[in-house]
Amino acid sequence: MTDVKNLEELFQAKVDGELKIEPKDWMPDGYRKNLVRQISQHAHSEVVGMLPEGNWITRAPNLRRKAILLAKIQDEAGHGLYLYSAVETLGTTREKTVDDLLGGKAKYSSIFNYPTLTWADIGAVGWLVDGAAIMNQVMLCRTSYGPYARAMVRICKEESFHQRQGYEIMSVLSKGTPEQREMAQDALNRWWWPSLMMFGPSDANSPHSAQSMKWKIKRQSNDELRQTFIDRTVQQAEVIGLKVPDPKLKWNESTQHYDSGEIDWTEFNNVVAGNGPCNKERLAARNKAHDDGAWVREAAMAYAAKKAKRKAA
Ligand code: BYC
Repeated sequence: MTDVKNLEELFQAKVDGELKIEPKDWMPDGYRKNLVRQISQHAHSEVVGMLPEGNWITRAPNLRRKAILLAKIQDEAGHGLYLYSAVETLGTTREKTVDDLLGGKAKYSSIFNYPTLTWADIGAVGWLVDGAAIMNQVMLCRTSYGPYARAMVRICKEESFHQRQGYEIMSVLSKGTPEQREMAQDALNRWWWPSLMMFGPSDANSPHSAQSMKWKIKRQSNDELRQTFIDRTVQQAEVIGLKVPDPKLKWNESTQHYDSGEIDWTEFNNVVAGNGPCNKERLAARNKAHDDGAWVREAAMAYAAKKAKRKAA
């Protein structure tokens, strides 16, 4: 008992001293479980996040836009792979992690349960969804678990390009015909509130935050990150002449932040519980992709078995 207490103290001292925790280091069970939970949800979000954008590959307005969109979606697949590998370093298997998603047991970001109805939604996803993601992920580059922190460095570089390409789409549309401008405004109207929900419940209702901050898994709270996102994004919207759909939005001179309206937490809870506009469609698409890919996994396993047999002979 005393031994565990000592180990916990040493562990916390290491975290407080900004040393990274590596896979073979001793760590409290709760730290391991919390990381498996967060990193696997993050990995699933990257992979499910390919679906709303994939919907527009065949309908991108020109070859340049199509090439950029394809590259972006491939980046998301890569992010999923780094993160699934990071989860494996904590002693879980990739199969179990993926099965949890396919069986509907694991969570992934609420945002990917909304539909992409027009081309402007691809701009809004890049600008707002990747914008919110990067705001959260920059702090994760300094997270205490080494493999997660290192994966995030590369992911952030790519997310930053994604955010810019989305903003550029919105900027071009907002300078286009009245119909294009209207399409951009409509996309902002529909994606604004779900993007704010990406940061998670308010600090007062976030069960994992306090412990995650103590362990330096998280470095900033859900509400702090959401506020920084609002402050930056409102100004970006102004530059391209779009209006953020929040009548309560107002610059507050004393706090030097924007005040904003209340998020619809009932909607958030419904989407997280599996009842968003596209939850069922997303899980069905992932299950189909997994089933269709069975032959690839079988071929890879057969090749590995054959190689091992040859080596043993
Ligand atoms: N959606 O105590 P809390 C991307 C859950 S994808 C669904 O605050 P935590 C991209 C939460 O999991 C980037 N569930 O939790 C890809 C917890 O549930 P459990 C996605 C949510 O972990 C393709 C419960 O609510 N980014 O970039 O301390 C195309 C209580 O919450 C959500 C990440 O995954 C949500 N929005 O904080 C384009 C970043 N929010 O596990 C772009 C890594 C909360 O108790 N993750 N929940 O059942 C994190 O930083 C943290 O997990 C969160 C939540 C800030 C999201």
